[in-house]
Amino acid sequence: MKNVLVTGGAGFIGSNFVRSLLRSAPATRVVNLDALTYAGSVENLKDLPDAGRHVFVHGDIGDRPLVERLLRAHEIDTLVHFAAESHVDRSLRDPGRFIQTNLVGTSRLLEAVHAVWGEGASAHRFHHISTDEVYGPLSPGDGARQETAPYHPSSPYAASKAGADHLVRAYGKTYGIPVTITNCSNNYGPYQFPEKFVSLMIANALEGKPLPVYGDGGQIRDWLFVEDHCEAIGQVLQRGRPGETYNVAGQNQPTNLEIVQNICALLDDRRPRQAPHSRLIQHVADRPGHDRRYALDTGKIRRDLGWRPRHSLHDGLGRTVDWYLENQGWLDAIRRRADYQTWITENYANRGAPRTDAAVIHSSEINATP
Ligand code: NAD
Ligand code: TDX
Repeated sequence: MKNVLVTGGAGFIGSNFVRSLLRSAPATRVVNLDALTYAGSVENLKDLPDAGRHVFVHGDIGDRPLVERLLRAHEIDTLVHFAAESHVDRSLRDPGRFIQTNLVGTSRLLEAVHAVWGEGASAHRFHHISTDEVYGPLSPGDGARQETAPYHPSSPYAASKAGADHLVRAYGKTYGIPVTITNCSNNYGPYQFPEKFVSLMIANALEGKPLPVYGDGGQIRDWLFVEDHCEAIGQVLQRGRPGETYNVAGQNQPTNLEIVQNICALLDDRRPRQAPHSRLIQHVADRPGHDRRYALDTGKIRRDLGWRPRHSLHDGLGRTVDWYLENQGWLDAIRRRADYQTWITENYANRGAPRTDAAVIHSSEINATP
């Protein structure tokens, strides 16, 4: 792993990964290709250790000639692919963009790698970052999903990531490109764009704004601190077997409501004069097609590579809350942007209250009345 091309390295997880790689691999050079969409920013790369080993390239993963040039000019041996449209709610409003970036973009990247590395490229590695959402939702009694579970994506986002996973595996099988995939659960931590659940709840709470919980808030996710995720990727790059897929998760199963209550408690502790922050929690209409629960079995990466998360949910959320408190300038710069405010208005302004069973019974009673 001498020369690594990271795609999407100006986004949330990618920028954390670039920082972690520069710190943990002192001989490695990093080329960071990012289109700087609304979610990416060079501000996320300000505090890189040994920044002389990092080159930023503003460009699109779908630009095959550019990618081929980078692969050749920098003698890239390892590609770590984060670049994507990543927000489920945005995929409900603009699915085409997700197909373009996540599916078509990934296929262009694979074409470039195939052209430059050739077939059976044993000294190389293409690592793809995917998600637990490809496996689809679990019912309350279901066991956690293993890597062999069938794919049942619900949202356009999850479907586009599922398609990308299939393409990556196909290039591994057909052309002998040494590919690996990690499917991870919900990440949280420093530099997360304030549109995702944890970062939005912290940002809104700091401004005394409502904390919009979709539906009853009983949905269950597994929460992974971003630094633990970056370590897992590092282990897969070093010791993961080509052709293999590894699940990565924090191994916790709180409801969304429990997450927001935890965030409120952490903020009460740090800003007692604004307590209780939980007074800001507001239930709003649910996300269409909202998956109720995800859970990943991480036995494979634990057994084969010895990885396990270092942070408990409590420690990770505490560090995250503290990071946002210490980086309010970073947060304010995004929250002031017109495109950000347009998104918040689009997604939340006319959302209304959640449907309740009582409301459904009430309306059917009215219909039944002659
Ligand atoms: P993010 O939205 O914060 O960052 C995505 C980055 O990709 C941005 O910097 C953006 O500018 C860049 N990008 C988008 N389109 C591009 C293109 N065409 N060419 C080059 N760059 C482009 O996303 P994230 O949360 O950091 O997620 C990173 C990856 O991890 C994604 O593939 C996502 O599907 C996956 N993932 C994320 C989570 C999570 O909880 N955030 C969980 C599981 C998997
Ligand atoms: O305002 C909100 N209110 C709310 O209740 C938002 C933004 C979310 N939610 C709920 C929806 C989910 O049940 O919180 C949960 C988490 O939502 P997101 O942060 O949007 O994440 P999710 O939809 O679970 O997807 C995330 O994890 C899997 C990432 O965005 C994906 O990129 C990743 O693949």
